[in-house]
Parts: sequence; structure tokens; C-alpha cells
Amino acid sequence: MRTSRSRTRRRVTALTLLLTAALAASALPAAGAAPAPVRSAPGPGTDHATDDPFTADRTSWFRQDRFGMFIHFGAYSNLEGEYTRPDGTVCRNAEWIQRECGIPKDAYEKQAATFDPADFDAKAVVAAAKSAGMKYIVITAKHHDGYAMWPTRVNSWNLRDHSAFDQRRDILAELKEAADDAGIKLGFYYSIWDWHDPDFPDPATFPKYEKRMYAQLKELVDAYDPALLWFDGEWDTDRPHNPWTAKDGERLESYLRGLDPELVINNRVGKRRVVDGDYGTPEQEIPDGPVDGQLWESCMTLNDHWGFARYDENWKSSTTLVRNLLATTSRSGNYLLNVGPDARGRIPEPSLNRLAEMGSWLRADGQGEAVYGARYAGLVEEPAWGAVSRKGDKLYAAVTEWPEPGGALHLTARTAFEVKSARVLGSDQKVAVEKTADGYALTPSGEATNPTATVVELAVDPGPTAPEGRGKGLRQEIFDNPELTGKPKVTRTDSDVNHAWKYTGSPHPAIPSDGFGIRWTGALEPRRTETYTLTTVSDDRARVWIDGELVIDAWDPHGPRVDKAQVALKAGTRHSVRIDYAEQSGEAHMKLLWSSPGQEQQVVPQAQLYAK
Ligand code: FHN
Repeated sequence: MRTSRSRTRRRVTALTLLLTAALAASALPAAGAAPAPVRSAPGPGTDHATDDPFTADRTSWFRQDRFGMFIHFGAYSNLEGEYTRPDGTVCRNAEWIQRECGIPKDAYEKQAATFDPADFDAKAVVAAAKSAGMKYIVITAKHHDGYAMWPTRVNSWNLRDHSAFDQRRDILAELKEAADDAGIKLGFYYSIWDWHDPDFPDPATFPKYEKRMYAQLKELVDAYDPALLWFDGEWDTDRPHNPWTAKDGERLESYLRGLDPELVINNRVGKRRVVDGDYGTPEQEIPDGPVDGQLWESCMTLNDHWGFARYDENWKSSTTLVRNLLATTSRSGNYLLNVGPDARGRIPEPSLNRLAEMGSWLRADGQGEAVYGARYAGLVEEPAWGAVSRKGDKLYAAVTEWPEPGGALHLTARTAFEVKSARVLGSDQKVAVEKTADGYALTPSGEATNPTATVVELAVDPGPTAPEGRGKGLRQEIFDNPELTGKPKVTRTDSDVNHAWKYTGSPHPAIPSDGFGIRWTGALEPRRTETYTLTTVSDDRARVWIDGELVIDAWDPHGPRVDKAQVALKAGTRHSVRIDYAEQSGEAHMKLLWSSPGQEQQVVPQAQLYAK
């Protein structure tokens, strides 16, 4: 739970950001403009970390919903994955077709002028998402080809001004209304990389493109109030050259948070790193466990293409898709599953069928409890026979390999906890629970309920968790040098070690954005007696001592990096902590997070930190 101070900080920061954004409304924000924290104006004293995405109210819906629909829909859809060149050769690609098939700009614009997604039915799209059990939608507002799917005033390269589509319609507005009516969150994908804008490739003219990009993003936020922005096209590349930098990302993220402090933003707003945006974006893969230092969402296609490709029939089965969703949830991730509407705006039947089958599984017998609001189990190792998620004091063992009659499902415990009862969702069969040397053996007495996954719900006692502490934070000494020598310039209490000063900020207005050091001292008080994983996200240097022992030694100068240590901690005990940090130049970041079998990953909260 965030402290009222943090919420206040966020509210005041939000107001400051809005004022900053107002300055930026007509042009790029002044260089260095960034969200000012409680303490001061942009620049030295600015801290971009206004909350902890692992616990913030702002990200709660994202962490609960778990399952979303990705929609790749644009001028490329009009070609339906195939282009016949003037020489008669046929080239196949979907959303990259212009670049990969070498379609000349005028030819691509000519085909886009025939684009008429007249059959795009927002209510049907939202209904398909709901029937799948999806809780949010992210649609491509602008992909790499630069074609805007809304009536932007920034240029005429868009669905309103350059298509055969009904000029009275606005599909993003239609989707927003349908999503709101259905209680589904709506987000927009926006590609930074732009193949169409002539000012994009040349660093000398890139600021002109950037100003248009900011204006388009402001249009999207003002007109459609998205819950989430999904950036893409941030990577270093050519054809055309992409000048985007981490510093550009810092400025853009600050600007957007000034427009709407509630926005959830992915890590491709910067350079797809642990310090960019609110969450990581593994693509076409599922990490093998919770991601250190950041929330995450795996995006995946239903077949082999993001955009519609009429020939691509390589559809994943609904069993695979449900199991992917269960694996993702069991590692505290989200699953963003893609559909690619055709030239008329219709979602392909094979996509609709699979989505409906996923929804049927989720709705059957309350099996969705294993997903919605659920997360990494923590208490047990991931078994070979399925995925285990945790929701409150329930574990949901989604079994994909049901044991032979009389056989047992083994769970290896990561900490001491009790299984109070077990039942199979959708069946009244008994499940015998036997404590073993290293965990539990669950022996069902009947058959699996379905071939995709059978869910065994375990009521557990996770073991003692001490009441929330009464800490106020750690003592913080700020030095005006990275050697932490001399008398500290600033000494105060810091509510938590959750800081993103980035390029332009610093811990105090009197401290420049480069060449400073910080020492935090005091105690941290765990609520469980377990082995904790302490995680730092730091740039340039960091060291952490617990009870006088150096447990993290990241004093080698580095860019944004995660370091971790396993430390045995005792509930209610105030373990002494010291953190040394140094910023020499460039970006500056310092976060201290913890997790344990019974504690999900979070920034170590203020209530558990004591200055002495
Ligand atoms: O180049 C894009 C691709 O077209 C698609 O949009 C995926 C979806 O996340 N993102 C980029 C490739 O990483």
C-alpha cells in the first residue's frame, strides 16, 4: 500500500507535470523539462519515479487484468499480406510490407487511398475481446508506415484524409465508446519509427518530426483518454535511420505523464530497458519467471503475423493459448494476444474461434480465478506438470499433465506454509493432500476435467506475516561528489529508495544532475522470516550492506542494471542497512526492491524502513 505521502507526491507531481505539459502544449517541452517532484522545478531536483508500478493504484488494473487484445490494423491491412510488384513477382509480408517488399512511397500511398475498412465493427471487436476473457485492448494508432488510424490534424496521411473510408467515421472513437460501455480498458500502440515523415531520419530535422509526434500523442490522449500507451519502433535501425535516444525517451515519458499521470506506459517509450516506462515487453516469448525490477507483458501473435496475412493459417491452438496465459500469470506477467483485421476491418474467423475457446475455458467452473488478480505463486517452485498462481490465500495449480490413477502431483515448497484444503474446479472428486519432506503431494481421485488444463484450488496458510511496520524511511545523506567525501550537502529522511533522476534530474535542487553521491542508512524490517531477494536497479554505481555484510557490490560503473542478493531476514527484526550510491555522469537511477516466497516483488516500502 502506498503511503499518503507518496500519493500526495504523485498528486503534486501531477499538477506540476500538467503545468509543464501546458508549457509544452504547442511545442516540444523545453530541453530538460521533466516532471518536477514535490521538491522543485524540472532539472536538478527532478525525480521521475513518482510511484512504484508494483504497488501503485495507477497500475492496479494492469496487474489485475492480466489478459489483453492486441490489434494490428492499418494501411498495410489493405494489402492483406501480399504485394505484386510491377515485374509480376509476388512479395509477402504484413505490417512491414511497404519496407520489406520495396513498395515505392507513391505506390503505397496509392493503395492506401483505396483502404475502406467499412466492416470494422467496434462493438463486435469488443465483444470478441470480452468473449475471450480479455480485459484490455491495445490497437495500433500508428505503425511504422506512419499512417494514422484517427483523424489527426498533424498531417493528411491518415484514415480520414487518405482512404476510401466513410469520412464521417472515427474507428478509434467507436472503439473507445464500445470499450467504455463494456468496461474494457483501451490503449494505443504508437510507433516512434516513422517511414513516411520526411523529417524523421535526419537528426537535423528529427525535432520537427518529434514536435508532430508530440502533437499526435496529445491528440490521442485528449480525444480518447487511453489507459495505456504502447510504444514501439524505438530501436537503433536504418531504412530509414532511427535517431531515437534514451534521452528522447526520458523527455517523451515526462511529457506524457504531464498530460495524464494515470497513464500506463511500456518500456519502448525509451530504449526497452528496465528503467524505461512502467513495464517490460518480451515479444513472442514468455520469460521463465517474474522479471526483476519491472512489471512485464508478453505480446504474441495467434498465427505468424501481426498484421492480416490471408495465406497464414498457422494458428496456435486454444490449448496452447490458454496454457501460455496460465504460464504468464504464474510468473506475474500479462498476456497481450494479437488479432489482425483484414482489409474490410474484420477479425478472421480462426482468430475469433480461438478467442472464444479461451473465454470458455476461463469462464468454466471459475477457472479464471487462476488468472484474474493472480500472480507468481512464490510459495512453491513451478512444477513440470503445469503452472501455479497465487491469489490471496489460494493457490491455483493448473494441471496440464494429469497423473495416472493413484498418482500424485508434487509441489516443492519454497518456504514453510500449510495446505488447508484442495479441490478440483468443476469436479467433486477428492484430492488427498500429503506433506512430504520438501513440500506436498496432491493425489486426485478422479479424471482431469478438460484436456487444456484442470485447476486444483488449494486453500493455504502462507505462514506468519508480521503487521505492517511504522517506519518513516531511511536516513539519506547527499554528497556533491561521487566519492561521498566531505560533509553531506543534504541530510534528510527518504521515504523509500525509488528514484529515477535520469539525465536531467538529481536528488535535490542544490545538487547538479551529474557528480553526486548518496548514502542511505538505517534498518529494514521484513514482515516474514524468509530468504529475501534484494534487487537494485542502479546507474552508475551501488553497494548494499545488510547487518554489516556487503551483499550487493555493483561499484563498477554501469548503465541501468539489475543486481540481486539472497539474504535471510527475520520478521520484526530491524536489520541494519547501508546503501552507497554514486552518479558520475549521464543517467542516474537507484531503486531497492525486495521479494520473498511470501512477499511479491515491490520497492521496499516506507513502513518497513527506519532511519535508525
Ligand atoms: O516491428 C514491430 C512489429 O511490426 C510488431 O508491431 C511488433 C509487435 O510488438 N513490434 C515490432 C517488432 O518488435
